[in-house]
Amino acid sequence: MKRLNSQLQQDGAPLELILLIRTLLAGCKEISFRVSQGALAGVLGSTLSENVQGETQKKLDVISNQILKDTLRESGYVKAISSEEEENVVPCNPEGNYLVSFDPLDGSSNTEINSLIGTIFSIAHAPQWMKPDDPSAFLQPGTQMVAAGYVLYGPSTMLAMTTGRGTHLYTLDKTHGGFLVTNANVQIPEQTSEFAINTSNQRHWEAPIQQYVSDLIAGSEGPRKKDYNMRWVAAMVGDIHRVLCRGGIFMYPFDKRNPKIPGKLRLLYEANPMAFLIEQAGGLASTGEGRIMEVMPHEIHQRVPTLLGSKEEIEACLAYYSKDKNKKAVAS
Ligand code: FBP
Repeated sequence: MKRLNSQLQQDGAPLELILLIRTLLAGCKEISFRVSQGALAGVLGSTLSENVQGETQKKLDVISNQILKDTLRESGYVKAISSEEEENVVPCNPEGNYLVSFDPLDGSSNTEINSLIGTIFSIAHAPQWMKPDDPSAFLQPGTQMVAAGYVLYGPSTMLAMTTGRGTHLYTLDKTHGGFLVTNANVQIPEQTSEFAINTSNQRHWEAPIQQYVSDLIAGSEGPRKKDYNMRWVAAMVGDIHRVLCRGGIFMYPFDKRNPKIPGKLRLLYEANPMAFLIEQAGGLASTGEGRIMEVMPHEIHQRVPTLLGSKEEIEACLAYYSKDKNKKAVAS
């Protein structure tokens, strides 16, 4: 099986980017080990502190964040970091050529139940003009990413990654500690009969998603004339991995609970990296209003409505949005 290095070289990734990716993955391997120790190492449970999102931090959130910060800062390749667990950007090497954004432990509410969790990351060029503590340098649209991926800590530790030349899946071979390509150039099936959304939020959704999901649930007796199945891992990294492996549609749409916050998932280190992976695998990634990777960020912890997955199913979902828009236009 092909090793990570040769796949990245084959995809034309510059040497410094390959070295940065290997450094980041060395941190993820350490996280994989710490996660696997669980209660044996007393790393389960919550801390008494909250992160900038107002979420109670899990011990493993803090441990994973520290591992990645230390690993990336020591590398010398990175000018600055933005992390879900850090209120402000973390300045690193003023001569660094890259910016790294990450969610150190996505789905951390799953740590206690030994379920799927992961690290999500995106990499972009660091503008020459920026000072290492300047958050405005991170406010680049997702189309500027040069690499993105996630490491999934599950029965096996897996990596999904793209540098813009296709999405590949890798499995960590713990005998020698290297990631081997186990599924090159993933292609997401254009059609699917599997959807993922937290239906307990249904009453807060906008009309298009309300109608779209109830038509999915109506199955073959409804307008979609096909039965659909539902899955929800409550860890984006797990739900997106399933979509990459067998297709599907993943949704965390806008909901009316707090109209100022247009969604739950964060643009820089959740929605954008997943959108890059999905698009490079032939899927679509939308906010409902437009392409996720074309959203111009205005702050590092910004949230966006997120619809990702199989091409034809996303198009079917977006048709509900445009139908609603036309109805409103006619009514006004
Ligand atoms: P974090 O765990 O990194 O905060 O991520 C948010 C997240 O857990 C996603 O991974 C997941 O898709 C979603 O929230 C689950 O939300 P909910 O708890 O509302 O089902």
